[in-house]
Amino acid sequence: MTKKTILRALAGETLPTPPIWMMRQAGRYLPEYRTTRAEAGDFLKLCYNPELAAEVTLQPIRRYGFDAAILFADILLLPQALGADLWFETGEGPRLSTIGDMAGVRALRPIADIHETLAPIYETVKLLAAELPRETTLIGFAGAPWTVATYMIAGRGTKDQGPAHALKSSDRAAFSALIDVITEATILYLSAQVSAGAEVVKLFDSWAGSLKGQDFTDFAVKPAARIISALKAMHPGLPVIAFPREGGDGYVGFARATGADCVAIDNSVTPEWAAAHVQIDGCVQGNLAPHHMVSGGQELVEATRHVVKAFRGGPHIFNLGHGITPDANPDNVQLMIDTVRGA
Ligand code: 1CP
Repeated sequence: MTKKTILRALAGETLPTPPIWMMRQAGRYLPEYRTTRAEAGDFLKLCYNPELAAEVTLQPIRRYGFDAAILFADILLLPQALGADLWFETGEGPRLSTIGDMAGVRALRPIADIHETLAPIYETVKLLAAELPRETTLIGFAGAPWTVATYMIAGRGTKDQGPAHALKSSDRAAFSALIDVITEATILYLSAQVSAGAEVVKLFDSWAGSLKGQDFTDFAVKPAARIISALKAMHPGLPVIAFPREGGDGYVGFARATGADCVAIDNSVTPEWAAAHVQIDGCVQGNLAPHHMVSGGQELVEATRHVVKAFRGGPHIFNLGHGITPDANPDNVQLMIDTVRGA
């Protein structure tokens, strides 16, 4: 069998047409997702129901034939497995119990116990590995330690990650201990996803952009390097995608410093810049602005061609610069795919 296109790009091959998938491709912009979510009852019940989670993972594959499927789950399930309370406020987003000192870090459950909570997620991966079309790559994922820590400290999403930065300066020992716990738990979590059938894993560091200077090295680069080297030791040849979102100059050399096989690029940098400074080290993923999935039209076509052209000289996986939003039009997704595939 010819190797799957995503795996070829991750191995450093420059392909005539880039393979494509989309962050948050299973999500609220799809009517079939909204139906299955209603059937599950709520978002968390959907995540922990292997049949329904596999179903929503497969929906965008059936509709669009993406080259990769990403496990349907959430980065906040790991804090929950570590003992944090987690719930979703309708129309607002996630809420968690907060951690503000060393006692809070010590009160977390032992990392080896996470599998008790996360077993249904591994079951979803197994179902998907059996059901996906043979040309489709299955991607597992976790949040990177800094991003997960921002939610565990603040108890919610924050614009500037203020509470996490505050703990980092006021109680460095507690902050570092929390990063270490998340790092080691993430290794166990991703390794179990790979054992269940994930072929690639992706680390989402959605808030990496607020780490500056030495902090970026200590809390974005180092934990990613530790996770990637541990995973590759257990699963030789496992491809890893890292997404230090809004990392700016931090993108430069990120693959070399962490061992990632591919760096996902957000749309705050131009594809030409990313080609010159990041793609020189290997595969990149990205970086069409998600708003085109709302606005569509000729601008979408031109912006899509622009991204394809800029990255044409090296290994590239086409994707958005961040997740598709609930107000996106599913027809625009088809237009993007047709444009990438040259129809
Ligand atoms: O109401 C709903 O149906 C929930 C919306 C939703 C969805 C579809 C959430 C809540 N999570 C998800 C799924 C999800 N989350 C996936 C599944 C696979 C896919 O991409 O199709 C993935 C990979 C994630 C990852 C995730 N969750 C990230 C990292 C990527 C990113 O977008 O930056 C983050 C930061 C989260 C936390 C989270 N989960 C959900 C929301 C609304 C948020 C953001 C909260 C905030 O910061 O305020």
